[in-house]
Amino acid sequence: MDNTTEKKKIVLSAIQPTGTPTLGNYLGALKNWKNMSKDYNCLYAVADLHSLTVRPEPQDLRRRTQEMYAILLALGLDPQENTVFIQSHVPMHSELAWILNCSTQFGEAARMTQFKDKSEKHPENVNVGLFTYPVLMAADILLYQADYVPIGADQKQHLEITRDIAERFNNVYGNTFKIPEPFIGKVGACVMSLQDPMHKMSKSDPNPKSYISMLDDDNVIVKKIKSAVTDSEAVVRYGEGKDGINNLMGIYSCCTGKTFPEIEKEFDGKGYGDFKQAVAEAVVAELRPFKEEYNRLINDKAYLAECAKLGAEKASRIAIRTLSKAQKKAGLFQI
Ligand code: ATP
Ligand code: LTN
Repeated sequence: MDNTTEKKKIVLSAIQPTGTPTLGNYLGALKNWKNMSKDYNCLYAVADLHSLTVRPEPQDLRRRTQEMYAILLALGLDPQENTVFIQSHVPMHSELAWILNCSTQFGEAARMTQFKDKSEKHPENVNVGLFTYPVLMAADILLYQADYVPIGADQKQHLEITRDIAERFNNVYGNTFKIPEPFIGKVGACVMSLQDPMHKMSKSDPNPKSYISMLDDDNVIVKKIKSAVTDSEAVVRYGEGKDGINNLMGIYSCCTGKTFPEIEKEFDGKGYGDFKQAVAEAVVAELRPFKEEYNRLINDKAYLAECAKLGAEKASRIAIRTLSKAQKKAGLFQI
C-alpha cells in the first residue's frame, strides 16, 4: 500500500447475492461504488451470510454468489486497487458479529423496519438470523473502520443502528471503532417499481415487469420502460401525484446527468411516448458496457476465483486487526 492509498478515506459496502441486481440497486448503490473507487480506499463484499436468512437453495446461493462477484468486477472495479471479496471468506465478520450482539439491545433490533417487513412477508421463516441481520451488517462495516458506507435510502436505518452499536461499545470498553457515515446518492436513492411507483424497485418482486435487471436484453429494457405505469396528464414534469413520471425522470437524470428542469424543457410539448423512448435508450446505453464485461468475466471462472482469493486475503489482514482489538477490549483472554 503506498502513502496516497493509506491516506484515503475508507469506504465499505456490500450486496446480497439474492438475484441479479436491478436498475434500482445499480443507480441507488452500485454506480456510486464505482464512482467512489477512484477517490477512496474501497472494500466491497458479496454478503452471502446475510442471504442465508432467506434460506436459498444451496446450489442457487453458490451460483449467485459467483455471479454477484462477477457483477462487481464488471462494474469496472479493479480487484488490485480495491478490495472485492466474499463475506464468508473472512471469518472475522461472524466473530465480531457475536461480540456486537452482546452490545445490541433486543428492543432496538426489534424496531428495524426491514425486520418487521420481512417477518410479515415471510411468517413461515422468521429466523433469529433475520433478527440479528443488522448486527452482522454492523460487523461488516466496523471491522474495516469505514468512514463512508454507500447505500440506498432503504438501508439508512441499518447504518443508524451500526453507529449506535459502535458508540455503545466505544463508551463501555474505550475507543475501538470508527463511527461511519452513510453515503446516499441524491437522485438514485430510491428507484421505484415500474408497475407500482409507490413501492421501491426490488429484485425479489414477483412481477418481472416491475423491475429492470442489470442483465436484461436491450429489447426487454425498452419493452419494460414502455409499459411503465404513468398518469393521464401527458406532460413531462416533476410533481405530486405523478409518481410514475417522477420515477422515470429520476432514472433518466441518473443515466444522462441532466437536471429535472433540463428534462422538462427537453420534453416540452412532447408526449410520454417520446419520453419513454428516450429513457429506454439512456438506460440501454448506461448498462451496455457493463453487460459486455459481465459476459466476458462469467466465463472466466479461474480469474474470478483468483480475484476472490486476493480480496479475502486483503480484507482479512485489516479485519483481524480490528477483531483482535475488540476482543482485547472486551476482556477475552488472548494468548
Ligand atoms: P431484495 O428485493 O432481495 O430484498 P433489494 O433489491 O432491496 O433486495 P439489496 O441487496 O437489499 O437489494 O440492496 C443492495 C443495495 O441496493 C442497497 O444499498 C440498497 O439500499 C440498494 N437498493 C435496493 N433497492 C433500491 C432501489 N429501488 N433504489 C435505490 N437503491 C436500492
Ligand atoms: N443489508 C444490505 C447489504 C449489506 C451491507 C453491508 C450494506 C450487508 N452488509 C454492509 C452496506 C454495508 C442490503 O440488504 N442492502
